[in-house]
Amino acid sequence: MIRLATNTLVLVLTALAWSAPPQAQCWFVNITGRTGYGGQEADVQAVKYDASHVYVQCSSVPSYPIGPWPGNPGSPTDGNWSFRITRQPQPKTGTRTATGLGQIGVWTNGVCIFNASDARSYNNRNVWHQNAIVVEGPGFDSCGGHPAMTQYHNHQNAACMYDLTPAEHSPIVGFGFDGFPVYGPFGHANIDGTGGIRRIKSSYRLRSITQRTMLPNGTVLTSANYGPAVSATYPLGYYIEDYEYVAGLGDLNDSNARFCVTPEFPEGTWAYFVTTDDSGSPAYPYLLGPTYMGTLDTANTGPGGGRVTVPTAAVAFDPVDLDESGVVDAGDIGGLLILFGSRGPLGDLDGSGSVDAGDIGTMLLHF
Ligand SMILES: [Ca+2]
Ligand SMILES: [Ca+2]
Repeated sequence: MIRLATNTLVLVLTALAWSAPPQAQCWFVNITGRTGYGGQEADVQAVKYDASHVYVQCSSVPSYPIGPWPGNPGSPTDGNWSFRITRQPQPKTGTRTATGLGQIGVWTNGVCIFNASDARSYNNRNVWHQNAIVVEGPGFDSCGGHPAMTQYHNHQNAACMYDLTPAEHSPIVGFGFDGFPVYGPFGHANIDGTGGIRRIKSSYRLRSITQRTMLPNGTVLTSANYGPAVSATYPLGYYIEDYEYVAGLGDLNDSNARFCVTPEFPEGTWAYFVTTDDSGSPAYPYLLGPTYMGTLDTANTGPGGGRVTVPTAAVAFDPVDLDESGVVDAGDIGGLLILFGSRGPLGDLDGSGSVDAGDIGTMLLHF
């Protein structure tokens, strides 16, 4: 079986005059009626794009098994989400925007990305904010997700969505709602694309404190705003404010991003990475944040967000018409053979996890 590196695939597809933008090609589009939790429509239902945006319609229900969630009465349902991702993301000038509660981005299988916070703070004073990975972690399923009422989401790596292949540059696994991609944990050692592949590291670390009387930025708190002393009940890491950013400690900046060459963006892009420690465990701030690197598209966030109306002129991305000839034909079989043995999602038409014989069968059904 041929196994081509992502870089090679990108070069080959570029040579085929691929016109759909990388922001449209990386989604787990469900063309086989795959269902997930509770028999609901799974993954991404449709991807469209125009000159300014890619539009993603999705359920936030993955096609892999999820649950149970000990102590959590929530039950995921199809959220009928409609998000848009700008194709011209820009780094924010001035003070960056904090990632808020609820969805801050979306995985490439259409599941919502949340930030590290679980929405609660010590004594409800909005000073010491609980870290969802530590406080809610025991209630996560084996895929690292759980529902907020009906909205299934991850605060950390979507562990069941893709295989970790440390020898290869990780794929785009999601997008922040500022339009910058989120990559899995492994990237080029150097920002210019040289130096081989290695784990990309967060520049945050746990503070060396025993009392919670001062914030990471040096603000000395009044006693009413103290957090609990560090203890077995409130271990270091229990609160977001237990972490400090140290420029240069790792690879990424204080938004968990860096500007670098990636397989999909050979000229470079700001990119977030799923951050993990040497043992592979999630490392704060885990995904993107605590601020967006770029300018947030508020159409996707907050109460009522994620209901974007797709412009009628937007072009549908057809995952079967791989050569974009406008018809499913022999050229697409050729495209599939180029992708054969890769992990997809491009070309993995049946969602099996790789581009294989099953996808040829699925393609023929669309001939
Ligand atoms: Ca075609
Ligand atoms: Ca497949």
